[in-house]
Amino acid sequence: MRQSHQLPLVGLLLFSLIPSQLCQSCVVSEKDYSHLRLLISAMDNLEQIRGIYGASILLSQRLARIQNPSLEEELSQRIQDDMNRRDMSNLTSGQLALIILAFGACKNPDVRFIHDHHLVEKLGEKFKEEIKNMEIHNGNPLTNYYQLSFDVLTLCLFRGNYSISNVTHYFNPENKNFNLSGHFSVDTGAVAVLALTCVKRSISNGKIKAAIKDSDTIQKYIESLVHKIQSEKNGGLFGNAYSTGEAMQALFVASDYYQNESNCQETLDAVFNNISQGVFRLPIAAAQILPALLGKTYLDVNKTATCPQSPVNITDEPVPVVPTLSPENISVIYCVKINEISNCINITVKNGSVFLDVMKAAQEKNSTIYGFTMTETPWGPYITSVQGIWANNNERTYWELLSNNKSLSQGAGNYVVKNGEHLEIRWATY
Ligand code: B12
Ligand SMILES: *[C@@H]1O[C@H](CO)[C@@H](O)[C@H](O)[C@H]1NC(C)=O
Ligand SMILES: *[C@@H]1O[C@H](CO)[C@@H](O)[C@H](O)[C@H]1NC(C)=O
Ligand SMILES: *[C@@H]1O[C@H](CO)[C@@H](O)[C@H](O)[C@H]1NC(C)=O
Ligand SMILES: *[C@@H]1O[C@H](CO)[C@@H](O)[C@H](O)[C@H]1NC(C)=O
Ligand SMILES: *[C@@H]1O[C@H](CO)[C@@H](O)[C@H](O)[C@H]1NC(C)=O
Ligand SMILES: *[C@@H]1O[C@H](CO)[C@@H](O)[C@H](O)[C@H]1NC(C)=O
Ligand SMILES: *[C@@H]1O[C@H](CO)[C@@H](O)[C@H](O)[C@H]1NC(C)=O
Ligand SMILES: *[C@@H]1O[C@H](CO)[C@@H](O)[C@H](O)[C@H]1NC(C)=O
Ligand SMILES: *[C@@H]1O[C@H](CO)[C@@H](O)[C@H](O)[C@H]1NC(C)=O
Ligand SMILES: *[C@@H]1O[C@H](CO)[C@@H](O)[C@H](O)[C@H]1NC(C)=O
Ligand SMILES: *[C@@H]1O[C@H](CO)[C@@H](O)[C@H](O)[C@H]1NC(C)=O
Ligand SMILES: *[C@@H]1O[C@H](CO)[C@@H](O)[C@H](O)[C@H]1NC(C)=O
Repeated sequence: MRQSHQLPLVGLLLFSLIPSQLCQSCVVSEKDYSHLRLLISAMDNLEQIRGIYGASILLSQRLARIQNPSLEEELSQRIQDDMNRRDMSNLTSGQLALIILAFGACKNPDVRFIHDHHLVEKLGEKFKEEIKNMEIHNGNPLTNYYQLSFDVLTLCLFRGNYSISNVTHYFNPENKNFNLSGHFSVDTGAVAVLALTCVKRSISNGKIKAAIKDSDTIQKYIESLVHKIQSEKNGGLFGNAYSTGEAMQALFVASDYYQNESNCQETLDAVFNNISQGVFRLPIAAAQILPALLGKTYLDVNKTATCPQSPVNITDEPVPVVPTLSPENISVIYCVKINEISNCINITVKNGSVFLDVMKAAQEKNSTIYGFTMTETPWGPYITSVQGIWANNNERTYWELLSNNKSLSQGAGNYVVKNGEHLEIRWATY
């Protein structure tokens, strides 16, 4: 199957004229488009993209100007059907924000849906609920600061209601919610930089009323967050591979880091290396990194700007890296750990199995100890409970996945287990 897409030569040329971007050169050049083709094919996998979860994909497609009208239409239809089917009130704030960004990324028929369904007003309400939850639950939001950052970014871009004093109070970079499991969350900090940059710009444009003091505070937050992101530099990556796209966006809009050509090349080399290893195989992973590789950020979302046509063809490269599996069985040790007490079991699975296969096999052996529940998310199955003990955002608890005592950077559905490995799922706080 070969499909053709187009890449934005016009967009790339215009890019250097857009004053909102400090970075003018950190864009993948034509000779390296093969890497982008792999990302684009990964995103073009409708079987893996359900309902509203298509929003991140649609947003990425539109920001990156990939011309694939049939995929766009299908994703948009699925999102709308899903929203109509479920009570809109059970969307999380960040899910709604991403839907608005996707529908309003540029001028297109979906923009009407935002207005007809009062999505921006509803997002304003959901943001207030997040704040209210923090007031009554020890500073813990309903979701997390990654989503609150998307909320503020979207309310700012779409002229919704939010309180500046809430922003200056809650987005202090020392707030505990910027950390997950004891570490600064680069993904979270990066989206917060984008949100705060939008807020700062709308103060200086006089679009929202705020004191000079607020503007100075926000500027200090941005600088501190940029510093924290840069402290998480790890080779050419920031945080890990999955946070690097958003980190690049933050550095584009709020630092001169990528004005240095060698910094840009270092990041691109690391990302290309990871792309060729299949690191961004999930549609959501590809969607989160693609815009930055084309020099785009979520601040480029503009519902009144026309979606540019792009003259450059990009052709899907259907080169799925299918690892050749030996038929051998492998065995691993799998433990459930709750408050320093571990229950372990030796599990044999087919080579090539993922963490989830091990969990299922253990559950079959003893469902009292190894029974678990999960929920589908764009990153695959998210483990919500083990032994009937449920993750809870109000208490900052979750089930953490580890291998040989190291926290994993992939989920249960994607992490491929190795022979002799010591796997663990641990009741933990973040
Ligand atoms: C917040 C967050 C968490 C919170 C979620 C709870 C909460 N308070 O919201 C906590 C800290 C508990 C968490 C846990 C994990 N996370 Co997390 N998380 C995030 C973060 C920063 C934002 C997610 C979000 O709200 N998205 C926006 C909303 C609108 O989308 P959503 O799909 O509705 O979000 C839900 C799911 O994404 C789910 N979720 C969160 N993390 C993960 C991870 C996996 C693998 C799955 C399947 C689902 C899932 O919780 C979200 C809130 O309900 C993302 C960053 C990113 N770049 O996406 C990382 C991220 C998704 N997480 C990641 C990982 C690896 C994990 C863990 C597997 C870590 C571990 N070793 O245990 C665990 C999940 C284990 C499990 N039980 O299945 C990776 C996934 C990479 C990958 N290729 O799979 C990301 C991309 C971070 C990174 N840069 O590495 N996470
Ligand atoms: C929201 O509602 C839909 C349909 O009723 C349901 O399938 C889905 O699981 C609900 N989601 C959440 C997060 O409660
Ligand atoms: C903002 O708040 C005002 C006053 O409460 C309300 O009339 C207006 O509809 C709100 N606008 C949005 C976009 O939510
Ligand atoms: C958050 O905003 C609400 C609504 O404007 C306001 O009542 C509340 O005092 C604010 N909280 C903080 C801590 O700024
Ligand atoms: C967040 O984590 C950093 C280390 O990454 C630590 O120095 C800092 O104290 C933590 N902040 C909070 C509020 O826990
Ligand atoms: C760019 O960065 C590299 C490595 O970080 C450094 O060696 C070089 O001096 C920088 N160049 C400029 C012009 O700042
Ligand atoms: C991703 O790239 C970094 C930097 O080049 C490298 O250290 C890492 O091993 C790569 N990860 C994978 C899974 O290929
Ligand atoms: C959005 O696009 C319109 C039409 O091109 C333009 O007039 C407007 O200035 C843009 N807004 C922003 C914030 O860039
Ligand atoms: C793009 O590809 C399509 C089909 O592969 C072809 O018909 C079209 O002429 C190409 N356009 C350009 C500008 O190369
Ligand atoms: C499992 O398969 C991988 C390749 O996918 C191979 O490298 C490894 O040696 C195999 N392990 C066993 C125990 O067969
Ligand atoms: C692998 O394990 C399964 C089930 O335990 C067993 O039926 C099969 O014969 C084993 N295969 C090999 C090659 O050992
Ligand atoms: C687990 O079981 C397998 C097969 O029965 C065995 O080869 C392996 O040594 C066992 N591992 C441990 C750590 O007991
Ligand atoms: C599961 O494990 C528990 C604790 O070791 C034990 O009491 C129970 O009998 C086991 N159940 C089954 C079905 O093996």
